[in-house]
Amino acid sequence: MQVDILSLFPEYFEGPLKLSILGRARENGLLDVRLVDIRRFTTDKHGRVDDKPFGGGPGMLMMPEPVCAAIRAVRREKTRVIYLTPQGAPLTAKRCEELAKEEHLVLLCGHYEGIDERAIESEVDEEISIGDYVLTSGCPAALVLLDATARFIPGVLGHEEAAASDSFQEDGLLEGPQYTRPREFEGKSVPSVLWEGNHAEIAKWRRQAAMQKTKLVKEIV
Ligand code: 4H6
Repeated sequence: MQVDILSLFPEYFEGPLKLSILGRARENGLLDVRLVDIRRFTTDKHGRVDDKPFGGGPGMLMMPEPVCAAIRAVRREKTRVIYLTPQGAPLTAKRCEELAKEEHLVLLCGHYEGIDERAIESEVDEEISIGDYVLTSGCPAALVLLDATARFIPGVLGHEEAAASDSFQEDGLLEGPQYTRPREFEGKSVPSVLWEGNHAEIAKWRRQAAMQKTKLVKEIV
């Protein structure tokens, strides 16, 4: 999958994208990410990409021209353009699984108070939100979407079964507690069923623990 991330701070992504699972996916050619600086596409003689909102109000908006020019410069035949915004449709595991099948994604990051609506009308296919809170820019949201989507690209996780089963929500259940060595830590023991080797009992225990965890979290919400 090819991904173009369009933002005013391409450096923001450099660290996370070279590390760990995403770094390995890029090295293996499973994920091809390009970082595009929207400022490169300004034609303003001072290099400006923002201006005051018509009608007044606080802050600045990104101008439509450099945003449209940047998207058009990377657009190919099969491109899906996603704008990360607090007003978008909620990101879900199901949505990520669908996005992982796309050939080419463009992730558009808003800065300041967002982007002039005409650029969105002309070039954006869908608006997505990673949750009901406001970020200082769309960059962290783009990184979350890319991370959660990359897990569904075959070969990105070493172990193929994990992508679906890790995504809690799958059956509406949250994953329960997990344990590794040592068997005893600061006076706390690993539940004995997990090292006794009865796989049916382990499955039963995990299901029960998941139900308990889910009930607990739902009560907090
Ligand atoms: C587009 C429009 C995504 C992008 C406005 C982005 C939360 C999410 C942004 C803004 C984001 C999310 C700029 C409006 C800051 C508020 C960048 N915040 N904002 N939930 N912020 O996915 O002021």
